[in-house]
This record gives sequence, structure tokens and C-alpha cells, in this order.
Amino acid sequence: MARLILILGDQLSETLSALQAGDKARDTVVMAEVTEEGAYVRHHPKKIALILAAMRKFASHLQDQGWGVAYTRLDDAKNTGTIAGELLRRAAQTGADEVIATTPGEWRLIRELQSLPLKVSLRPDTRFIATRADFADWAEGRKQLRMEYFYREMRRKTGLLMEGGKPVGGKWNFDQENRKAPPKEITCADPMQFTPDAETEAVLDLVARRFGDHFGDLRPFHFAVTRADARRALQQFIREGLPLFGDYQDAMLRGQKWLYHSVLSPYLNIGLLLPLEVCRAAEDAWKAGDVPINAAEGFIRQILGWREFVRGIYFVQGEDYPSRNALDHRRALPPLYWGAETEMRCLSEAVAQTREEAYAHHIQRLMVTGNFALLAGINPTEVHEWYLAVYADAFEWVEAPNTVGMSQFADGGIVGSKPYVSSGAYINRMSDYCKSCAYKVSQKLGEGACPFNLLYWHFLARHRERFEGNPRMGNMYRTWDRMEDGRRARIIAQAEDFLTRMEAGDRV
Ligand code: FAD
Ligand code: DLZ
Ligand code: SF4
Repeated sequence: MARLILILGDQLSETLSALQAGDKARDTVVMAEVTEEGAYVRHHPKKIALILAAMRKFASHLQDQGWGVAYTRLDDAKNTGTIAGELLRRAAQTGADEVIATTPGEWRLIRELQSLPLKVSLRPDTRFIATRADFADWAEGRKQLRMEYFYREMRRKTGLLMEGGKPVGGKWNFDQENRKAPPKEITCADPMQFTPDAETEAVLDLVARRFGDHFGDLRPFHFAVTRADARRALQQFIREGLPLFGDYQDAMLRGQKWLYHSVLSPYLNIGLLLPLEVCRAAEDAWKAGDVPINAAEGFIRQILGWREFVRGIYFVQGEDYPSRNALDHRRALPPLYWGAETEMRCLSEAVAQTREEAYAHHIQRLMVTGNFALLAGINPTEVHEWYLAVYADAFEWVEAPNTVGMSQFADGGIVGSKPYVSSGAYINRMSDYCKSCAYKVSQKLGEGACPFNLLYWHFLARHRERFEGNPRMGNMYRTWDRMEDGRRARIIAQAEDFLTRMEAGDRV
């Protein structure tokens, strides 16, 4: 009997397990552009265009290799609008009674496939370095899941940056040499940009028509949409960005959207690049003497460590993970996240860049937009849906643990041992945002005080019971307790006033 091989928009890899299990002579590959995947959260138009354009290129590539591909375009008259609907339609057309798929990266779609009235065989996603079973075994019986220990296992498993069973350079982690404050003048190359061809232009027009009212600028569009171009972007990053990646990993500068970051996550997450090949390219550059060990190790740790770790967490924790709210935060996401004007320079920069590029680097996500949402007590489900929608690299398996766990502490401390909160001082040290802000970062209270300074204490005070016993937070509570009573009360009152004005829709 004929079978259907499903390939989703983030599964564009030749080595995909569903393809490996298929038979060109007998099976039909199903790929479908569907409204539901673009709209179940209102994805950034650039992200939708990246996925659809890359899907079309990948389908042609498979056809060139002799696969029969049943491809549905978004504007096909018979398009049912959902992945399940398209599988049923193709099953009826071909007489297939079985679907072979690589397990999707989101519980929602896993359940959708499992409830089809067809035989569905879900294969493991072998593009990751750790299998789900590897992670579950490692996590079993541990009181705390710490990325650093998992990462060491991954180094041992792959042999990356290892020599004679030991880490090269004598230590596992070179972060002490990383994360410098940015110098005044900095020159770094932009990530490689690609001019859309006629086929990609047609996708851009389609996305403008169908999703043009979503938050985000569709044009200019410069993403690679083929594996060959994504490989070029990788090579350029290894040459130009990687040598200084570690040094300025946490820096944020106006007008510098990318700094020394790779901007490879969209390609990794839709399958144009594979994590192991990216790590090996960084290791080779270090072996050739082209990049220092702190850069190579720091970069490899993000992919071999963090990326694999958060995926493990997503699947081990189960379906309710994205809706957790351990700190019981209930405030609505303020309109400034969707581009409404704000006086806070750090937020206006991070959101403007997100709108333009569907990209912000890690520290902008964690210490600006994430930090503010956590300090202000925003409902983590709304924060999660925002991150899932606005970034080109956002797929639930990687986005939810980063947002719900690392950034919002809504999982109660599974991903991080303490909440990532800071006052304005951290943002000031790592960026040039504060210099042009309407607020004063040095001011802790009174007219013009930086909202991060006020909300930082408000957060600590309202969650005292949970955090004062945390050994990494004791100092902060001691500082708070040393302040005189009147000052503490005035800080809380001013923070409350700020939150009330924000909720009322005032420009803050
Ligand atoms: P680089 O700084 O060049 O890092 C290299 C690679 O390491 C990245 O391409 C990525 O594949 C990997 N990486 C680095 N940090 C992480 C991490 N914490 N988790 C997983 N992989 C990591 N990353 C996503 O890929 N998708 C998301 O939806 C996503 N959502 C996030 C939400 C929040 C609130 C936070 C704080 C982080 C999120 N991240 C997410 C992690 C990180 O911010 C992005 O991977 C990174 O900014 C991508 O840009 P880059 O390729 O230039 O990364
Ligand atoms: C994100 C996305 C979008 C916008 N569109 C499609 C699509 O039209 N067809 C498709 O197969 N996949 C799309 N995707 C990716 C899926 O949403 C993704 O596979 C799941 O969220 C699981 O990670
Ligand atoms: Fe952000 Fe405060 Fe600095 Fe303004 S002063 S940019 S609000 S940290």
C-alpha cells in the first residue's frame, strides 16, 4: 500500500528520519503551506516567508532526487488550511493508509497527527545530538537539571573539543574570558544577506496578502532559503564573527543589530543546517588557529549545550510546560511589545529590531524584553506567545523552555536556579541604550528614575518568601533590608504607580 511521508516546514533536512524510512518508488512526500501554522499564533511575516520559501526550494530539491512530492501552496483552491486536513486529502487522492512523520517539535502537532484516522508512525528526530531517551536517562533521579553537566556529557559523547578524554585547554568552560562590556567603537560584519529570487519574491507577495496584518516588517527580506546559502552564511560567520563571539556575547549597541552573533538559529531550527556540522565548523576553525578557544568553546556550548538541553526539558516536562505560571503573574502584555511607543530606550530598541528583522540576540531577549516582563509581573503565557510569534527561529521546543523557564521562571526553577532579573545597572554596563533614554539609569527613586530600578525591588519584595532563602539572592535581600523604611515604601509606591499607568495604557 502507498504511504505518505510528511515533511513539516521546520524539517527541511535531507537526513530527516521520515525520508530515510521512505521508499521513492512507492511513497509520496506531503508538504503543505497551511493557514493554521501561520496563524495559531500570529507569526512575524518574515518568519512565515522564510519557512514557505525554504519549503518550496526543498520540495524542488526532493523532486530532483526522484521523490514524488504532493505540494500544497497556500493559495491552492483545494487547500484545507491544516496539516491534518492536507494529509487526509492526500490519503484520499493516493489511496495511502499510512503516514510516516518525524516527530514534530510541538506537542500540539504531535497530538494532531496522533488523532488522525490513519496509521501514523512517528520517527525520532535524529537531527539532534542527544536523543530524547539520552536526555531522559541523564535527567532521571537528578534533583536539579543543570545545563553545564549535561553539556559535559555531550562533549564526551561527540568528542568535540576533547583530547584524551579531557577537555582541551584544561577546562570545560571559558566564560570567565567572555562577556566583556562593549568598547565605544566596534566594527563587525553583518550576517550574510541574500537577494530573493523570483520564486521567493512570489512567496513574499503571497505572505504580504495573507499575513500582512501581523506584527513585523516583511521587507527587506535577506534570509537564505536553501541549504547551500545557509552553508555560505555559516562560513562567513566562522570567518568574520566567531573570533570575537565570546568577548562581546552580552553586548548591546544601538545600530548594531547582530554584533558578533551568528544569526544561524533560523537555519538550524528549520533544518537547513545541522547542529553537529555547525559545531564541527567552529572546532575546525579553532584547530586551524583562526579563533581563540574562549570563542569556539562558548559558541559550541550554546548549540551542543543549551540547544540540546532545552529540547530535552521541553519533552521531559510534558504538554503543560508552556502554560506554567509558578510566580502567579497575571498582568497583560503591554502594547509596547507590539510597537506602541515607550520612553524606555532599551525596550524600544529591542522591539524595533524585532519588528524589522524577526531577530534579537540572546541578551536583548533575556535581559531587556524578558527581564522587563518578569519584573512587571506579566502573564508568562502571553510572554511565551509573543516570543513564539515574533522570532524567525521560534519553535515551541526551543522557545518555551527559554521563555517560560529561563526568562520568566514560570517553571519554578527547572531551567534556571534563580530568576534572571536585574536593575538598569546591568543594561547600562552592557549597552549604550541608557545614554539616550528619557529615564536616568543612575536614579533609583523619584522623578526620572529608571523603571527597571524600581521594578527590580518591587519584584524582590513581592516574591520574598520564595527567593530570600536562595543562596544566590541573599545579598540582594540584605541590601533591600539595609535601606531605611521610608525609602523602601517610596520605591514600592513609585513602582506601583508605574505599573498602574502602564496598565491604563499611558506611554511609559
Ligand atoms: P548565537 O548567539 O550566535 O548562538 C549560536 C547558536 O546557539 C544559536 O544559533 C542557537 O542555535 C544556539 N543557542 C544559543 N543560546 C541558546 C539557548 N538559550 N537555547 C537554545 N539554543 C541556543 N532560540 C531559538 O533558537 N529559538 C527561540 O525561539 C528562542 N527563544 C528565546 C526566548 C528567550 C526569552 C530567550 C532568552 C532566548 C531564546 N532563544 C531562542 C535562545 C537565543 O536567544 C537564540 O538562540 C539566539 O539569540 C539566536 O541567535 P543567534 O543564532 O545569533 O545565536
Ligand atoms: C511555523 C510554520 C509556518 C508559519 N507555516 C508552516 C506551514 O505552512 N507548513 C508547515 O508544514 N509548517 C509550517 N510551520 C512550521 C510548523 O508550525 C512546525 O513544524 C511546528 O510548529 C512544529 O515545530
Ligand atoms: Fe532601559 Fe533604564 Fe537604561 Fe532607560 S535608563 S535604557 S529604561 S535600563
